[in-house]
Amino acid sequence: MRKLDISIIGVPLDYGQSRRGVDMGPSAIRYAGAMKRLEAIGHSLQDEGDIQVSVIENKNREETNLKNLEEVVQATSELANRVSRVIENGRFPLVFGGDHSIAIGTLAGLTSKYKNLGVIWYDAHADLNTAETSPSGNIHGMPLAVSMGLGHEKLVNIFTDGQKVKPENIVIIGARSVDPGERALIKKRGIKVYTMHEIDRDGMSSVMKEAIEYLKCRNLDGVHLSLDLDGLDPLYTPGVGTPVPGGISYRESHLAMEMLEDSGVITSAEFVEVNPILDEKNKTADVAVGLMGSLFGEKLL
Ligand code: 6HN
Ligand code: MN
Ligand code: MN
Ligand code: MN
Repeated sequence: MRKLDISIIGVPLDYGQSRRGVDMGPSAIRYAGAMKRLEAIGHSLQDEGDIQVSVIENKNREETNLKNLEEVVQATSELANRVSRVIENGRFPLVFGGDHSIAIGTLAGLTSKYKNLGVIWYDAHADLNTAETSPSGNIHGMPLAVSMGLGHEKLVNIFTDGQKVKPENIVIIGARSVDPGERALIKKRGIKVYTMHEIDRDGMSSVMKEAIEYLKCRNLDGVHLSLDLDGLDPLYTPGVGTPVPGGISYRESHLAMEMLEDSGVITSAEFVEVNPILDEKNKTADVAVGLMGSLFGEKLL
């Protein structure tokens, strides 16, 4: 097992969507014992604290259908800087959200080191909308498109200009709520997606084996895991803003994390969309920390 120097970065951002409370995600995940859990495995942990997120006041607003664009730009830019500093110091970035718009900053920061980055997007959604295709105007539905260089220029040009991740380096796992514009983009760019259909039909073991093989064939210099807790069924993770029934089970998710750990491919990770206000006794943060245990090498025996 790899012994890692892990740096935790909290991003208390809830402006990428419309329900308050996901800004308390980083606190909830820390409270659920993330540091101790990973230290017990043998890793060395450092908590870098939280990114500053501006408080919305009566600001002049640009005419756009992207909700809270300026606040998301500010927070994700700072996150990109922080992530790039962490990897410069040879440490493993572990980011706690916050809504999924934060991935715009994480992925941007990672490109300071990784020039051919792979991404595993574990999510009920594809997060491939742009301002034109979004049904909600919520930026948390857009980060993967932005990272491919599609969307509002202020988002696309965070940290460095343009595309951060190649569409053929992306694997989406757990999708079951995909908007028409996202579906078109998946087909057009040939993005690899394992929906719930493939997970039901072939089993998580086969899906993960294929996903890891696919990424290993792409000559990547790093692989980022972006795990949206709504990828799991809301039975297990009720504390999320956009739950979708019929999701990945608790055991399937642990297996997926264990297989990623065995493969040794993951070089950074983020856990997003934990909303303690919508949760039942911090259940969702507890599941997040359990999954981190498996991802970072905890064994049953
Ligand atoms: N997430 N596709 C929907 C939208 O509004 O664009 C939902 C997005 C959810 C995003 O869960 O990170
Ligand atoms: Mn808030
Ligand atoms: Mn998401
Ligand atoms: Mn989602």
